[in-house]
Amino acid sequence: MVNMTFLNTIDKPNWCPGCGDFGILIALKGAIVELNIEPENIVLVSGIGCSGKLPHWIRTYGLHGIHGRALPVASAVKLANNELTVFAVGGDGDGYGIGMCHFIHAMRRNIDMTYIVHNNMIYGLTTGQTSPTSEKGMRTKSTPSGVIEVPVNPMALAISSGATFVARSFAGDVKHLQKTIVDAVKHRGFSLIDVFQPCVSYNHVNTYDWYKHRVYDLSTVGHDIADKMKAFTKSQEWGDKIPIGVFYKVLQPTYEDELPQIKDKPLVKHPIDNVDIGGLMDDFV
Ligand SMILES: Cc1ncc(C[n+]2csc(CCOP(=O)(O)OP(=O)(O)O)c2C)c(N)n1
Ligand code: SF4
Ligand SMILES: [Mg+2]
Repeated sequence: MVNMTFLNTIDKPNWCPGCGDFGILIALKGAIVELNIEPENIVLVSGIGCSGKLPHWIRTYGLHGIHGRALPVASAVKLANNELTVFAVGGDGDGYGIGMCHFIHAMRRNIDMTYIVHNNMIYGLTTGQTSPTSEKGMRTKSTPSGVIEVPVNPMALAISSGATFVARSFAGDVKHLQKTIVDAVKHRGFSLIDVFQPCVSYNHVNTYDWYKHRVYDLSTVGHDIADKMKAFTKSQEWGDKIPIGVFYKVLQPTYEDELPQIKDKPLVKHPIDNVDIGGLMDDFV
């Protein structure tokens, strides 16, 4: 039986006190306990950023990769051993900026994994530059006169790119986030959870209070998660009221389902004793 204490590491997170990343870490641990998945069957792949440090502080397998590349690495892990529960985690800069192409292609492939984006609408680790989700007009270290561009809309992008589970949650509501992670992992296919994650040091606009006064759960207003067009309409809501919860969910064949090579067993369980890699070595080495 998996328990919370086992998932704790000896080192304590060095995020700023009050950072929303703590809420995400606690919710993730809670979800793993609730799902009762053995830690040795979980791999967390992260990008670079404050968010990217998350795998250091949870006792599962983890890989802290390079900026914007969490999704291709996580995809490779899943395809090598599709019996594992795979998570990709990273920031808004990591996933929606430098990693944007990977984000779109991972969603249209529908590989069975969960992507948790710590969306603090700022570059936290590099001390407060504008990110692709910073709101128009926001003054940051890199935009002292205010952001000029319109921000990326991750929900709309995910729905239109083929993600089969699209959700948003809030790091200030750990219960909601834990439930969303549980639902995402249970879903067979690519799941995106965009998490509003207050950065208490560098984003003084989108604070805990700012979110608390705006967010409402879609499940409380009878939203039909099977209706793609309604999900898209909900993705456009921003202002005094902002929806969280599951926007869209659909069951479709995963990328793995289409691979005959792993139909009976994962790639890592195939015998390699009689495989001759001489030709490959000659070509590439
Ligand atoms: C290829 C590359 N470009 C730029 C950087 C510098 N860099 C490190 S983290 C980061 C952005 C961090 O913002 P985000 O992804 O939103 O994560 P957060 O720190 O907010 O969690 C940048 C630009 C880098 N490490 N590698
Ligand atoms: S800089 Fe922001 S995102 Fe990074 S640890 Fe501090 S509060 Fe969290
Ligand atoms: Mg960020």
